[in-house]
Amino acid sequence: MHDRRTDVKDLTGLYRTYGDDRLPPGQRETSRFPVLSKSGTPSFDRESWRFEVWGAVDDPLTLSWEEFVALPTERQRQDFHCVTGWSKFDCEFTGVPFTALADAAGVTDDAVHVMFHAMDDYTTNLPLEDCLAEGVLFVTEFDGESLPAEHGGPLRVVTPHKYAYKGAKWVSGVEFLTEPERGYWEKRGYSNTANPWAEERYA
Ligand SMILES: Nc1nc2c(c(=O)[nH]1)N[C@H]1C(S)=C(S)[C@@H](COP(=O)(O)O)O[C@H]1N2
Ligand SMILES: [Mo]
Repeated sequence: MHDRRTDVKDLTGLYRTYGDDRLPPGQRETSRFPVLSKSGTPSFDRESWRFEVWGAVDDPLTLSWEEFVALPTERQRQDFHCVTGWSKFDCEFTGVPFTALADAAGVTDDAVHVMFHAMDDYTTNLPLEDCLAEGVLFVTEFDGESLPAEHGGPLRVVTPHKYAYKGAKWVSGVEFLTEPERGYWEKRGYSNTANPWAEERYA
């Protein structure tokens, strides 16, 4: 029988690029999965949901839920680091790699930065290069189940090389930018760069 578990790409060694320890400095490990949202959990309607890609791209995209889930997915095991001090190891996320979406939209040469937009009016930004890193996924499943609504279902971003506020829950669109811009927490005193191994928590 085909064992799906063998299809999991293990990215838990990614920390070696950034530091000596898997647990970033000042973090403690938890087996729980706390929920952190700036406001409530937005409701999701499968019929009217649309995902948009716009800005510095050759082909702006508007995808229905059916079209989004038809994109190629990957299953990865990766760690999750919250800026408030907890880390959760060995999360299994299934989702569409950022690079797959970037390829589908045809990112233009002058794109240098990315803004993620979410259904609760949250935004967060990253340099394009940081988005192309392995591990940046548009996640639809957590531990083999549909992503729970409070954790960003139906669709969220994860950024294992950054504090988790760089991963927009309820993500509804991606904007490619030719100049850097700041998102919701980045405008409110959180680090723009958010490297957990350098403890880049506040700006
Ligand atoms: N859309 C949206 N995404 C968001 C947030 C939010 O409030 N809205 N909070 C961020 C913060 S600060 C963190 S730590 C993580 C928390 O994800 P979790 O609730 O699944 O633990 O989501 C991030 N993404
Ligand atoms: Mo956070």
